[in-house]
Parts: sequence; C-alpha cells; structure tokens
Amino acid sequence: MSKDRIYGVPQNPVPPFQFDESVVRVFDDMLTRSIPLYREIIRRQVQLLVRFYQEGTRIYDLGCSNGNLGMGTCRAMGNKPFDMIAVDSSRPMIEAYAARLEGTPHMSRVTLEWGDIRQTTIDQASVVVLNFTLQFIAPEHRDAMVTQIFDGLLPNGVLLLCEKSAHANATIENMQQAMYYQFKKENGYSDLEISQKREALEKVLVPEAMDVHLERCSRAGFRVVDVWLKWFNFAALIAVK
Ligand code: GEK
Repeated sequence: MSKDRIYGVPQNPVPPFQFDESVVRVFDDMLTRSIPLYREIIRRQVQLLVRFYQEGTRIYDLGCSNGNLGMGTCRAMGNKPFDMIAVDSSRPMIEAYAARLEGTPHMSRVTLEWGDIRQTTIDQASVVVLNFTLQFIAPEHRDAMVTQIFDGLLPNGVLLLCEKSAHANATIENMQQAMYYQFKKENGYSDLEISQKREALEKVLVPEAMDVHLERCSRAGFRVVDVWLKWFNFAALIAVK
C-alpha cells in the first residue's frame, strides 16, 4: 500500500481535490488514516449487507471507489449468489476495482459502472450503500438522490449511509474538528498536509449536520432511521424502508 504524501509539499494555490490517479495509488492508506474506524465501518457494513440482502434482488454500492466494500461482500457471500452494481464517477477508481476483481470467482456477480450516481437507475434493490459519497454531491441534489434510492428499494430494503458531518453548535463543531485533526496527526499527517487537504476539500466535500441526514431519510419515506456508529464528526446510519 503506497503512503499518502499528496499534500506533503507546499502547493500554491492548492487545487480542488479530485479522485485522480495519484489519489487512487494511495487511496487505502489515505482512507485508513483519514476516516476514523474506516476498516470497522466496512466490516460491519458487509455484515449488515449480508443480513438485509434479499435473495434474487440487487445490491448497489454508490461511490464504490476501488471496491473495499465489494471485495468484503464477495468474501462474506462465499457461494451464495448475489448481484451487485458498483458505480463511481472516477475512471481510475473503477479501473483499480476491475483489476482487483479480475480472475476472482465473484467477477460476474459485480457489475462495475463508470458514471454519476445521480443518473443511476436503482431498481429491485434490497441494500443500497452510500459510503462517504453523498458529501461530494451538491447539497441541492441530495434530497433527490435519497428519494431515488428510496424509490428503487423493495419493502424492508435498507440504505446504509456513512458521512463526515458538521454540527450547528459552534462549541461542538470546534471540539469535533479538534478531535479530528488530533486523529490525523496521530496517524502521521503534518500540519501542512492537514491544512492543504482541508483547503482542497473546501467546496468539494460539504458536510451536513446529522439532523439534516436523519430528517432527509424520514422525508424520503424511510420508516426507521438509526445511527449505529458515531465518532465525533463521522457517522454511519441505517434507514429501513
Ligand atoms: C468506500 N465508498 O471505500 N457519482 C459517482 N461517484 C462519485 C460522485 C458522483 N456524483 N461523486 C463522488 N464520487 C468508498 C469510499 S470515496 C470517500 C468513497 C472519500 C465518488 C468518488 O469518485 C470517490 O471514489 C467516492 O465517490 C468517494 O467505502 O474519499 O472520502
């Protein structure tokens, strides 16, 4: 796994963050050092996915990146048949995922699609995973995205949503930010790397308060929504149709 050193040298100006080849090369290192409990989240989401998957239906992984969730799903499903559609708008991400799947027994179970998830037709789904991806969609398109997911889910189908969040209260927001930067420093990121990454993500990753996510899911029609994991400004929720 290559080490993420992308923001280690001063850049002026810092260009907006993109999921390009340089990011794909270091992606797993970047995620494990930048998303608290990333491995734990993937592991539990795979378990939730297996639990809620209804035979003969589809699983969607929207913003699948290089396929950590998909590869975990293949291992967990074993010989059980399933049909997963994995979508990402970054070509290098889809290529990296395809390379991981190539030659594995599950190759035919996962359909990779290069494109914008806002254009994905969701149909006959029992599980939809939206893992740290809604945050990259413009806020004005988020209601439509979640409604599109709700409409494509079968009864008792679930949305598994993970996001970096914000807090409306300044004291809590400042505390969460401080804890998050502490986490990144503990993982070896320098002050320069942290501040340049923050600048690159400004306007690209727009976090919302957890209340906003919960209300959006309820408005879309989900009958129950639960936050199953929270680490300061990171959270995972499950919404059941
Ligand atoms: C994981 N889920 O390992 N359409 C499709 N893909 C998009 C869009 C869009 N509109 N916007 C962003 N992406 C993964 C991690 S990463 C999270 C997800 C992060 C894609 C983008 O190309 C990237 O691969 C992914 O969403 C977000 O659990 O890096 O913080």
